[in-house]
Amino acid sequence: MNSTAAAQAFARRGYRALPGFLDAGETQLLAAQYGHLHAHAAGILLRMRTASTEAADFYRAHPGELIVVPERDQPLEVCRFERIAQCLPAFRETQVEKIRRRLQDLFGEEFFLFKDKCNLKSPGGGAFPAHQDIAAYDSFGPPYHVTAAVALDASTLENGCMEVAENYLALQSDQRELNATDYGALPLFHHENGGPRNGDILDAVQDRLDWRPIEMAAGDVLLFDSYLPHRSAPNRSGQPRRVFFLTFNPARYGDHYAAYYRRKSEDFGNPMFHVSTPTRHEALHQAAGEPS
Ligand SMILES: O=C(O)CCC(=O)C(=O)O
Repeated sequence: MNSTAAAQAFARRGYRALPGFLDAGETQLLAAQYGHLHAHAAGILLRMRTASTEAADFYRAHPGELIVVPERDQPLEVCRFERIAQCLPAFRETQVEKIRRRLQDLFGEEFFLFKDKCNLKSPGGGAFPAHQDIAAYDSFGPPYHVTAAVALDASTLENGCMEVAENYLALQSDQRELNATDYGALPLFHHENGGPRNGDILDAVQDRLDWRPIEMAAGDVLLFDSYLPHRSAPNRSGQPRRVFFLTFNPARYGDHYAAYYRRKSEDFGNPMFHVSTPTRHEALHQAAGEPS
């Protein structure tokens, strides 16, 4: 491996902000692509509802379709959609390609898209509990990933911007394993396994992490690796907080995009594919201190 000094510096922090990554025209294009994707996603939810089909059955029958997760108790409202680049080639040619080139410059090596999604975080919509993405991606091959969070709306304290842990590399804890990576030993903190909190970093560890909110303007990007602990609060504004998440892995670990989504289509109900997908319903109950 021939890692650049910039790549080593990135991995020592786990994240890097790229303000103004998309210009106004590119942000408008992303909004138009979002409009197309959202209409398609809403259509899929309607088809499932009209045919009284469970999502797992729908995706076994339509293995190449956009993957759509509805709001809990709002079966016609979109919470998240995934497999964007496969369903919208123009998205791959524009947004994915621009980020892929940026990663190539930063890391001095090629990257493949691993997965992609858009979280809508509707008004009142869900908090993402503290987690590390590597816990969810571990069984798919690549040992290290970089995600670009691309803001379509301004991401603020009010609407639940992402928060990242500043001290996770230095935190001494017996509640972690150290994984050997190209960027040294990186910590995987102990987390909940199964149940409603599947994937959440244990509370005792979360409490010792220093959390920093990252506010973004539309068109800004936050790059973060799959070891960075992150979370976000519920959306307490009156507008959605839409962010695209494009996750890549170094190309030398292979191209896993098709295989990842094939497994997801075949086994949609598997909890490994449903780590931390909050809903409006859940957030409101949590905010009220009630069990969700
Ligand atoms: O949308 C957010 O605020 C966080 C998203 C996230 O962490 C995830 O989807 O795993």
